[in-house]
Amino acid sequence: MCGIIAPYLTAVKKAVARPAIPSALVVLGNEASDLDSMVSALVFACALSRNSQGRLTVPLIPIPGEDFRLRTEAVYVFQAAGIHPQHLIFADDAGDLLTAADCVALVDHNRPVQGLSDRSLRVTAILDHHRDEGLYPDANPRRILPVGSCATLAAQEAQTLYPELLSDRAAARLLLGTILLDTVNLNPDAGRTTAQDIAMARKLETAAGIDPSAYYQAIRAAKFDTSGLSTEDLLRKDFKQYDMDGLRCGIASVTLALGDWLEKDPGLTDKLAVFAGKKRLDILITMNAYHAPDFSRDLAFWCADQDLHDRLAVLLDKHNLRLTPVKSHQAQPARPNVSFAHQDNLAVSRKKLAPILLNGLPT
Ligand SMILES: [Mn+2]
Repeated sequence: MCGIIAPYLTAVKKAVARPAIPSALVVLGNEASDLDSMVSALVFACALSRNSQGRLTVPLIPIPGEDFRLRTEAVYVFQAAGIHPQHLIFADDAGDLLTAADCVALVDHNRPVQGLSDRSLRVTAILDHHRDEGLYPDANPRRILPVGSCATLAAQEAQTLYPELLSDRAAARLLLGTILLDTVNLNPDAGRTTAQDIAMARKLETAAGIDPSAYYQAIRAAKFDTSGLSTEDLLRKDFKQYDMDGLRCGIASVTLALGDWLEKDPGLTDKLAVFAGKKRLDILITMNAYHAPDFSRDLAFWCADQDLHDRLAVLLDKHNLRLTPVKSHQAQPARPNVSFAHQDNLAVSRKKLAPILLNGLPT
């Protein structure tokens, strides 16, 4: 059995390498390129390719190929699906594909990242589970629903456009793994699981040919295994940037307790400044989420100067993040523009913090 996803990717990769691409639809996940974005883009692109009438349909992962290894949960899931990362199409494989593309489909986000949005992109389809920003009302399909995983929406599209795809073992393993990770193993208490996620996961189980609970545990273990990652790797792994009225803020999601990180890397304080400098940030925030054994959060922030640091501290306090200082075991140099804190308010995720900053920081 040769499957559907693997030969599809091989053909696309070959076509993208050709010097002139006649006409292309690019399917794009969000800038963090987490597992959900990658899998949703891949499956939706493959489903759309079924009736593409000769137009090339490309799932583009907008990160350098060398950064794939940082997403340890994705490394595990793609391996379980038998898809080698060299078959995926990364930013460095794409050349000027995005400028040449006549149409773009957005998955796992519904506003193009800065830089892209300045160009006149023709967005013809959207699948997403973030807040609807009301752009591109004519996109078709335009499905923005608060499901646990965007992969659920991609699988639903596949069911309509290319039903055989859901019986493909590789596709089923990619989709099932993503849905399980995003919904904390379909746990209703996690507050992210919907009936649509559950129905789709159940549908995929047979084709995936894998025990869902063991699969979920293994993916989760891979996600929290940061042993092979340096401080810079951890900052780059799941990073989003927000430009707001002259202030540039970056937020890194990190799957490691801040106390452990400070202990693992005595130079963390200075490396935050170096990373922020490279990205030309005014603010760098790390949101650390982990299990100890209960779900916990920490938050670190570096600011370009003390004044901005103190304004940010006041804003976070006003929004009740309930921050208390982390005691470091290593002697980190104290800096007036850097703070390390436990975040006792577990409900504030990056999805929620970003609008708080956008509304509260620019003067
Ligand atoms: Mn998502």
